[in-house]
Amino acid sequence: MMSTETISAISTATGEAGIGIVRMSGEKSVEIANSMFKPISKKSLTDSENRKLLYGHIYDGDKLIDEVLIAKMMAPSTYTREDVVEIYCHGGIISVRKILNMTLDRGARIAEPGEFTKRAFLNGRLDLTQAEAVIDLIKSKSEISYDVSIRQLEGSLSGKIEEIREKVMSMTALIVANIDFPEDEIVEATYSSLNSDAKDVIKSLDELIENSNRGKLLRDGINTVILGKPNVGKSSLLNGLLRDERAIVTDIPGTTRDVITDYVNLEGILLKITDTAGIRNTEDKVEKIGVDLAKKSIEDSDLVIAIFDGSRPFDINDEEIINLIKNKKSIILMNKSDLSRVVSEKDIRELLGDREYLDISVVGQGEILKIEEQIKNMFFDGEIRENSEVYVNNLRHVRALKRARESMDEVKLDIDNEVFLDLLEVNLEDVLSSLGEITGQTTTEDVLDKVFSEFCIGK
Ligand SMILES: Nc1nc2c(ncn2[C@@H]2O[C@H](COP(=O)(O)OP(=O)(O)OP(=O)(O)O)[C@@H](O)[C@H]2O)c(=O)[nH]1
Ligand SMILES: [Mg+2]
Repeated sequence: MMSTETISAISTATGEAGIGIVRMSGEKSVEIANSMFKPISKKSLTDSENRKLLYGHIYDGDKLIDEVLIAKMMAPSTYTREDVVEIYCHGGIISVRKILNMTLDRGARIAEPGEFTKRAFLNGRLDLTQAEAVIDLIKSKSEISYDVSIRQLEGSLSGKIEEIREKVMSMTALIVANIDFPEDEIVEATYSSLNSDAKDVIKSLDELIENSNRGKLLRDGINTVILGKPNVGKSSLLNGLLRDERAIVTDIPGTTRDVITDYVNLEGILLKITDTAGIRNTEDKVEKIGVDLAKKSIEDSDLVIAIFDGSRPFDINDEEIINLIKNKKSIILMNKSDLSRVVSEKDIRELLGDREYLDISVVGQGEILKIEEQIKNMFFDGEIRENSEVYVNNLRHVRALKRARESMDEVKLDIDNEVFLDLLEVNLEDVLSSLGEITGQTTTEDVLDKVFSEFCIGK
């Protein structure tokens, strides 16, 4: 179902900039642009060569709007596979907006978020994983998430999914052949060969599902929460990791009252790090809200850095903190190691049980590096760059993979029970359909709308 409406949008970010780009896609793009563009050369935009950059001016009637370059790209060799025109005008807010409005007045409609890429997908230029990689690429905040997106854009994930689909399709073919020509001497669909194929498919699905947790961390960053009672050095740690005075640090307990979130790039790995209010029982209304927010932020975290202060006796708040992180991946710091320690090893064991901890002074030179090292080891075995594995970093993909895995489990069970071959076929169809959702072969309109609504305008 191809839409023939011509769409238009500003493709560059708003704000002061050297250049701003208005992009159109659709049948009327050239006609619309032609009606507002006066080239310096004799040839009009319509008559000019394909893919040649033209210099000239945009006029609204006889009013000069801007001095521009314009590119006409004719279907099908374009991003959307439709006729595309890009107008490169001066950046800033007014000029690009005027030019956009002129295209709308002349018959284009404003593009929805991601609509250019959606057309590229609908016209077969990209599959859905590649379209999703485009938005991941634009949004990536670390080199590694960028690397993952670039590989996905190249088709690494689609390739992997296609391999699995082919295996499933060959199982189906074998079954169909045996149902249709039961007495022929074609390959016999023995249950044992189906069984080994099913095992292969399950193994490949499991690998992708297992990797998805890493993939998500690579894309969104490791969601890290710093937790501790007041005055233990949480904000000092945040500032240390950011190499910046981001949060207020004072010797007054209860300094931080809000959650403060920022991003740290750990040699390409992204940490989304949150400093919180010190956990304690308090009557102060504002501080209490802060403490509640701190506790809540633990829920969605991938990692908690729990800080204790070894220069003061432990108290009931420290116990609460240990309780809060019971089921969480955590790094435990015994801070202020530069001061004399008042807690004994026995106190520490009573509090921590057999958990490991790091003796540290977060205000000390080089100490932050120890923590960074530990985080890298915990999540990526300290090593990730050379890894060219395929990462599934998208929740939609993970869900579809899990559905495929469930249907495959049923297939396996049916094979073990040697059920009639045509019953197997039904579940295999489900596996194919779930895998097809990932690449977009069997995706519903609703899902497509949702995927593309996450895009920015103009892409
Ligand atoms: N000597 C020493 N002082 C530290 C260390 N870490 C933090 N401090 C000091 O401890 C005090 C509290 O530090 P913060 O970072 O504000 O502590 P916090 O945990 O954020 O405190 P709240 O926001 O009140 O919960 C400040 O005076 C810091 O300079 C350390 O390793 N050694
Ligand atoms: Mg603080």
